[in-house]
Amino acid sequence: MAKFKRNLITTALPYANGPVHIGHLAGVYVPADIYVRYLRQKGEDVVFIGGSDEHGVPITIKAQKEGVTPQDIVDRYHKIIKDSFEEFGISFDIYSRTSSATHHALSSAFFKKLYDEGKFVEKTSMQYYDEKAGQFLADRYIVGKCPHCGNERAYGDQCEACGTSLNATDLIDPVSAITGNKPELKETKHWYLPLEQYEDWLKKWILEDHQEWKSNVYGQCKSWLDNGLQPRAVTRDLDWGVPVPVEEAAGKVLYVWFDAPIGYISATKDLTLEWEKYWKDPETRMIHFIGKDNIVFHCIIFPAMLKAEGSYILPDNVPANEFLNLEGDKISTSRNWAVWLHEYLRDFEGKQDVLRYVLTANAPETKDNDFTWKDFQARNNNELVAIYGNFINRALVLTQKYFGGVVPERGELTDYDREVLAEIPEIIGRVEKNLDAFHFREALKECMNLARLGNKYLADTEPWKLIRNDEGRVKTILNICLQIAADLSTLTEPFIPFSAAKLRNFLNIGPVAWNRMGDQIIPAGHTLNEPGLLFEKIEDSQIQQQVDKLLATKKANEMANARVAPAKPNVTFDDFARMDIRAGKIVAAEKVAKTKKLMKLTIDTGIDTRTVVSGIAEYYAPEEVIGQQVSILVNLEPKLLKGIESQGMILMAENADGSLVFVRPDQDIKTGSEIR
Ligand code: B3M
Ligand code: ZN
Repeated sequence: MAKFKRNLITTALPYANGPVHIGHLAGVYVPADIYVRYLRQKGEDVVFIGGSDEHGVPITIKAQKEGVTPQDIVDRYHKIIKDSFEEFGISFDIYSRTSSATHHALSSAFFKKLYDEGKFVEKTSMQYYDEKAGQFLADRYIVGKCPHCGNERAYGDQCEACGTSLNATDLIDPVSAITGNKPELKETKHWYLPLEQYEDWLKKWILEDHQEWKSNVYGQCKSWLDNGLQPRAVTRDLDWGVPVPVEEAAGKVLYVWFDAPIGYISATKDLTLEWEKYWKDPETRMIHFIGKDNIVFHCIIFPAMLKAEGSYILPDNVPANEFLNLEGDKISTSRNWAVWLHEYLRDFEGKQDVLRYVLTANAPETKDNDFTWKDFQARNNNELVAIYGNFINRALVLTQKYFGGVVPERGELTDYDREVLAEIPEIIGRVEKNLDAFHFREALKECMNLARLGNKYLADTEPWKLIRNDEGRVKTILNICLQIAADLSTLTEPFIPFSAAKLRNFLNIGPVAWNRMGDQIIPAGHTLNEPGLLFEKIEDSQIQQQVDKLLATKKANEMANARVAPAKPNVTFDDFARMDIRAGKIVAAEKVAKTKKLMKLTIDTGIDTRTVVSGIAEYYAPEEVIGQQVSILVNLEPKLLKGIESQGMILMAENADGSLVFVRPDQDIKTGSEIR
């Protein structure tokens, strides 16, 4: 790291069209925060940049759905996101937003410079235009039939039923989502960044000069570069965004992925007058923390933009993570399948560190991972409480009990003491090595090994058995334990800063610089504060509440998603007229033995009295159906069901959840009346 003088750490700017969830946290914000806190403890010059991405079509669609302005939407979610990050301890130096004046001016000027220098190519193309709305339609604003699976509600960029990505012009019978009108193709002009011109340079810069990047990141870049790059439009026909600052582009805005990464620069500018030092001096080391769906934008497109502009530095590393799933399912904002940060903070007050710990211990660093509430509880109870908390508690309570909370002198060391003390710098070294390589889960595991070491040392030396006859030995043991405790407070600060602070408070010490770990931080004679509990057990009932909440979401989604069966081919009127449907009355009913679903019904059809076997036993009890009027198809061929001849069929309607209800005349009518 020596060749760099300072660090510029950025985190993907979350779209301000919803709150943030555990997937965002595990993928981006928790690892970035760990890294930044680590650098700060090492005394490095670092700025930590975040902000909301407030442009783009999803925001305008949400605004339109709610009948409010896009500004209303971003104001609402920017505040929720910013407040929840702060409460969660994501220690941004600035959390900015792309609707700010600084950002509009800077991204506009960035475009203008490239435009003036002829770095763009202009192209006209045919795009869908909604005459009635008087505007071009973004892909998301066009709905039509998917050419692959026939889903009638596919979007102009993707069919969510079959997952195929589409071009708007692929859709069959497209309509505008704004007016429902059939859109027309109309010519429009846009500015493109000719990425193919940067291909050779990118190949060298990434594939040769940055082979140290994580293999998931490197691999994605390689595949993009191997496939050959195409020009990318950087402007859009939309009215929400940064206006394109040239006359002939009136009514157009910058593509959200053009302006958003410039948001990192604008935020730095809002943070410090020295922003150019961070962005233009090659002695700055820039690192982008992002999720895997953002790799191409941060490794290929943004660097090409920066290169085209010419005065900025490029990222040194882009440690993108894979995705976190929730209880076996992909996290989804639209399906509400998520653990939302602001809700977690409300439901688990003061337990920021438990989530930070679990998301790191289970981080999707090399592959997608799954978050489950059971695992959350187990890691809290079996690791934080039983290992870390237990060690600290024993060390503090014993010191209190034997020495009134005053740190005892260290006497002569045994070989075992020396062995344990020698293990401390080894562990610290492994934590560092892993942090430097962005291996946060390994680093955290090593931190816990220090707590394990402390526990084992106490269990092996058993000071409670020595206190009567060898107080001197007990003093040494506890002195060593307290040193381990102090080191733990420093070592775990990047990961679980709230608990580290609590521990420092128990120990009655201030923050300790990273490179002072391994020293005797707490001198003999120093007075500790009253001991307390570092972590608390999480009870089953709390976990069950969260699981129930997810089950309710699942149920609601199933109901909403229950597909309406596709239309059947036409029949003639004669086909229909051949069916003889009557109003009948149930005169007797009993469950069919040894079946779950079947009920044997005796029906007065007006023509005769007959037996029908019907699959309603899960939804009705025999006694409640007797006397009810139903619709019965009387000329259905008889059929043997469980040894009973069923002579006809009762008409039922199926609910979204699969349950059945009778279809019957809405007033009692004469039994035997025809239904048609
Ligand atoms: N808002 C996309 C996302 O949240 C986007 C990131 C912008 S980073 C410059 O996945
Ligand atoms: Zn489809």
